[in-house]
Amino acid sequence: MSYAEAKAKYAAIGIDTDAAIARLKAAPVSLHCWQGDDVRGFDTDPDKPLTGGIQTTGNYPGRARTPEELMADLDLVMSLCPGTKKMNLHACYAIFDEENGGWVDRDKLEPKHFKKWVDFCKERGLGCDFNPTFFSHPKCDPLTLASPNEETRRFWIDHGRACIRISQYIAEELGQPCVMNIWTGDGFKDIPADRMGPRVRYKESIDAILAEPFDFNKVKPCVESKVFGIGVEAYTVGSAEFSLTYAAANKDKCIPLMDNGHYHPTEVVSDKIPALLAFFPEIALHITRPIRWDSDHVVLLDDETKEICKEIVRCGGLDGRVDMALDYFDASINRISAWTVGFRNVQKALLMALITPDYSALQNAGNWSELMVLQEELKTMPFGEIWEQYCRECGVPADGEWFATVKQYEADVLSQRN
Ligand code: RNT
Ligand code: ZN
Repeated sequence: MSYAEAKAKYAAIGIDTDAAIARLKAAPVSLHCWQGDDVRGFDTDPDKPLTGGIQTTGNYPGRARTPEELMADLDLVMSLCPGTKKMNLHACYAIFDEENGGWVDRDKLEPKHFKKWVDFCKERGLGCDFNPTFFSHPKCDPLTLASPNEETRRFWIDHGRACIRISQYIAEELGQPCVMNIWTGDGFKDIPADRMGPRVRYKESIDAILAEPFDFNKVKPCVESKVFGIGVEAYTVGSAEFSLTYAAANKDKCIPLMDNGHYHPTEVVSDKIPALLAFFPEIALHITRPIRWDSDHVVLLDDETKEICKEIVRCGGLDGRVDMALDYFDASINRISAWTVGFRNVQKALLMALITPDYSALQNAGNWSELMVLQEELKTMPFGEIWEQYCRECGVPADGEWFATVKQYEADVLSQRN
């Protein structure tokens, strides 16, 4: 079937596929730099363990070890993915060199340590999001913003404030808002004696970070909640209730962030999107794939990814109400392939959502029989042709055409890295 034939089929159910393609082309999705090097970064010993309740498993060869390698890998990924990309950096990806005075600790980071990333984005016309890194560092005691130790807490507050300044710099340089996400793995392995103290300290620490001056139109601080992490099974300071309430109480300077790996396994973020958008003008998402826990597997084109994207589109998320970012890290397979599959799948799910008719009138009329029939029949519509056309217009390979490039890069570049 040709694109013209597929387009006619969608036109028959009231869908303009050209308009859907044009809409998707303009919607930024953040590409997380940390899939390329197993969340190690450049500011501490790369062989230290990942802490804070997150873990990468696998040792597939070829992880990026330097900024140059990571940037080269990102360029390849972006050349294989359609759509508007935004970079997403963590503070631990600071680039230190002789010109900027060399290494400093996280509480002393400055915009100059991200100039090379800003140049990278400028050359490619990308926006950029940012994250303070409250994990995998000797100053985690193991708590950070919730620590009872004033010196620890001060260090991490100063890190957060430095990150606000860096985010403002990034937003101003690139002319696009910078979403700055606050996530810590603060929590306990076993039943705490005091659940309140850490939360009060966490709240005060975030208050102190957000007291750093910034323009809320340029810097979008987020608080990301979590249910539990490996090694912190009993109690998480930044729980769902804590984070949502924090964001609700500070709507003038912060937005909530939901990561779909951070809830009990029968909870779905797709359903939470409209719940939050009924109250918040803007929310942020980390799109991932949990298997039994927050395992951060590569995003597939599965039912929940499609449902999340359907809600994003249906709730006006593409009009600035939902900031979309990928967040996963698989070290057991080719990392370029992992990045590319996940990014393309989010694009596919968004495109599917954009060519889904709005059946709310059937729902409102109580016409559940017809609604089920139509929703089921959509599943065999010729989506593949619309996706191919989108890839063609974006100048990127179609399905079946890109993996050979990744294999060649593995042979030529990645295999030389160990
Ligand atoms: C961890 C959170 C957090 C991190 C990144 C690296 O559970 O999802 O967002 O994955 O900041
Ligand atoms: Zn996340």
